[in-house]
Amino acid sequence: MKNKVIAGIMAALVMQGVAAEQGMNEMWGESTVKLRAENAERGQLFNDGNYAMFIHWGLYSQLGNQVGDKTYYGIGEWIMNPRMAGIPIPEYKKLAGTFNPQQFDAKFIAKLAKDAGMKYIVITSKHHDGFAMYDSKACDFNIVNSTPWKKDPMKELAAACRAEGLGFGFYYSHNQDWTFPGGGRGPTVDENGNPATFEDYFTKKCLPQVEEITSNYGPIELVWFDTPGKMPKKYVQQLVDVVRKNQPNALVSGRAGHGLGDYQSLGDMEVPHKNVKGMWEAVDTTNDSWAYAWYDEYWKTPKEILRRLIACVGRGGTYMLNIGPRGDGSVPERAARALRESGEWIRTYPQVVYAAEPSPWEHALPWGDATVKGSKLYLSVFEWPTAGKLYLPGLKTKIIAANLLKKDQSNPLEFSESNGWTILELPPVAPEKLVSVIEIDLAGTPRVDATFGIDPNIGTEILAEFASVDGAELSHKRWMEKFGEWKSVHHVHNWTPEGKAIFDVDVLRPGDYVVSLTYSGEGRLVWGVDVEGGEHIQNEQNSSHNYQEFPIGWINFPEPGKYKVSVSSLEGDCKTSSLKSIRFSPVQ
Ligand code: H79
Repeated sequence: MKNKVIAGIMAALVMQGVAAEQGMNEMWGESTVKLRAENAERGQLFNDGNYAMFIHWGLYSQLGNQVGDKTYYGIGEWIMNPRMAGIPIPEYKKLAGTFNPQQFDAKFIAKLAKDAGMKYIVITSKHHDGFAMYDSKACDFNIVNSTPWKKDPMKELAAACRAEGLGFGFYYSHNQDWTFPGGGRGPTVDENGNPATFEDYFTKKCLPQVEEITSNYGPIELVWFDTPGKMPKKYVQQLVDVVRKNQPNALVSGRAGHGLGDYQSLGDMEVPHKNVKGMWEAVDTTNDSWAYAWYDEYWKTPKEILRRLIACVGRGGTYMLNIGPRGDGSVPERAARALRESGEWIRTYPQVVYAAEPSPWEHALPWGDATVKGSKLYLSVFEWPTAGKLYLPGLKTKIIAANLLKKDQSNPLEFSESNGWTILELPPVAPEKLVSVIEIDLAGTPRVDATFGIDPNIGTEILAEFASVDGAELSHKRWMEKFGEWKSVHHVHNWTPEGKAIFDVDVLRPGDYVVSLTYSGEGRLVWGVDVEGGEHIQNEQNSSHNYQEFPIGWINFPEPGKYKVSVSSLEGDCKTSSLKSIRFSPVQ
């Protein structure tokens, strides 16, 4: 009974679009896995090759999210699940009869990954639908036995990766198997109507298949297990043992479960805002779905790809970006275009990305981001200042030289110091269309005061995640936009009458700034903004259920220096008022 109530509450949360952290751990494995240092060679893949291609390709790709006349919106590989089209198993299995990927070209895909600047490829050997996309002896629901194509694409892809000098690895859904008796969320009886257990599925299919994928494709770099759910530890341990035995140098994803993986995988589609310690990876999609969805033309632009990649490197991790080939094996042209254009940039400025260390600021800067190599600091400028000056807050290490890079040219920049800020003199026009790079030679490894500087040119937005909170709650909330398309926010909510979110800021240019808040909530809300020892402003604005930015008013910083700015929820539904960020924009 109690479980039912909990299940009901969980369902209600999911329906509201909010999944509790506990449920997320179940889906995505433990979030505390750190690198197992005993095998340094395994870690090497992540250090040097911190950008990878993820591929979701399977029977579901043939549907592309359309069943009959109806289009289903969400992650395509879930199409058979009742939360999407709800296709009965026998119907779904019939798809194999028409799966004939004539356009599949392993060399093309490996070349694309290479051109994109990626260092390895991880592809779905079997997703939750249970269909093996490789030659499996353990289960005949596979691409060689049950399709007219009859070939093993993974043999070709493994070879093509090797020829391009790329790493190769497999995704394997170890817990969920929706078509094999006893598999997670799968049928509970076998073909003869006898009860099937997880043990049946595990011994007959899962373990032998993991044996296959780790034995038959030469050396592989990674096995990417997903959604461990409630899979008991003894099973996960056996799978990890098989990987260790057959592929001692392969990494195992944190989503194996029970802390048995080698590194932490963040939530689906999540790029962190704060540096994350340990060894970790963000997984993301070029559009909104993992598997091909016919309608989904919402591609990340080359610039957005670079923004997310550099954010991952800058936060101390790696980035694996997915493409979903069509059922015929071809790659959507716009995904390829975005990857190639961003790849061209990466190949021009490899030092910004590969084997680069995280930003000493531990967060993005208003105009871009920073990565480090020894005593060199790389500033990736996404928003080129029109005022001819770039403002860098809090750098404490002495600068020897600053250079603006343009391909292999390097042009010295003038710089000066003021109140702990470094001011770089820039030409009016950005040398690069996507992202321009400034290389700063330092007298040692960079040390910074990481306080958020309010940028005199474009102002600064500070996420609630960086506030210290008193009398309110700061938590991480995730929800699905379309089905399986995860979004997340760190927000301050549950405000008490005394509740405050306090932001530390560093002001270089004194004067008036427009303060805006991004929040969601119910009805009209009154917010207060206070500068400690200074001005108080308050204002009423409307709210929306989606996060939206509302101006509150002007506030004054009388002189350069550090300030504490606190935000409070004064009137309205203060429990549900959910603050995402504060922005300070110079009055111009
Ligand atoms: O392979 C891609 C996705 O198919 C896979 N991970 C990426 C890399 C993935 N599997 N599950 N999910 C993503 C998240 C799905 C969660 C949900 Fe539920 C399943 C939401 C609703 C049903 C579990 C049960 C969480 C909430 C309720």
